Amino acid sequence: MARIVTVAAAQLGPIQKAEGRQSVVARMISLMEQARAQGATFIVYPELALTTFFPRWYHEDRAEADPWFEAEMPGPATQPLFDKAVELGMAMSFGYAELTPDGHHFNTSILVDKTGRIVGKYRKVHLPGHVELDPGRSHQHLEKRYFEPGDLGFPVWRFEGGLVGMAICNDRRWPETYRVMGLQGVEMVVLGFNTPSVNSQRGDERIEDRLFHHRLSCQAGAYQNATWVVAVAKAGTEDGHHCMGGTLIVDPNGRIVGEIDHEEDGLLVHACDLDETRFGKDTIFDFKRHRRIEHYGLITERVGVGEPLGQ
Ligand code: CDV
Repeated sequence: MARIVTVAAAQLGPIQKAEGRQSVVARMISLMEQARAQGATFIVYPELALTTFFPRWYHEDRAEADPWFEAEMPGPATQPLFDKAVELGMAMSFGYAELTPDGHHFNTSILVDKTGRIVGKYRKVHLPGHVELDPGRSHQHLEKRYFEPGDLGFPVWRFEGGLVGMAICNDRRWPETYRVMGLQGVEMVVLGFNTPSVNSQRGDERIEDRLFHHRLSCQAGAYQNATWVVAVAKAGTEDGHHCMGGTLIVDPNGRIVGEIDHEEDGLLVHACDLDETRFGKDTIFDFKRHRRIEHYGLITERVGVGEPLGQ
């Protein structure tokens, strides 16, 4: 038996600061058409897919960053993307900066079904970076200035015949992200990322190290929860700042089944059998039989490291 979801990981190359949403949406539509021609029925785009990765830019008055945000979804710029998805019968997920009607700011991703209906929303929980301008860094990463931590948890939705959840970029490095979804039976985690190829606080870290940590995190999350993981980059050099590629799909055994080897707009299409998650979920990671929650209390009692519990 097989439950196939043919997914397209739709990597975006760089988006310059001056590039408008219309132009980006045209690129996304072109990728969607190519993905459909390759048999995909679900397309996944990166984090903050509609603009440059603006948290690298400091605005003393944070309200000046509001033009990077979407007050409506779909809005005038994104409606053509929704229309094309409906025309092609394509489900999709993408990230954007969300400004709510009551003035809250989130780094958000949505799940959109084939009829163009937004059926799921996720707001990034693990926000990296800092609040204030930090001249000691090689570049700024001001997500903590511009966004509030997500307030929706890590829900999983019945979607495309399976159980699908979302994460965003830094979330992929945290085992809790996958486990909370694993406890809802997740079969596919889709996530987008913008990962600078240099560590702003550590000059000796190589891009290979950054890619290694990315693969390690996605592969561990997939294996330990017996789920597919689809991780999609926005890559290349945006206004002099380089972000790594590494768009990839991981199977429920933790194996990378495909990875994009360039930093431009491009597709990775894979027929994911959701039933491949069954073996891991029913054996070594059968949570109901094997988890020992009486020993896991610290995970929710402590945020940071505290005193050792032993002698
Ligand atoms: N957009 C991100 O969340 N980027 C982080 C960087 C700052 C390390 C990441 O985890 O890839």
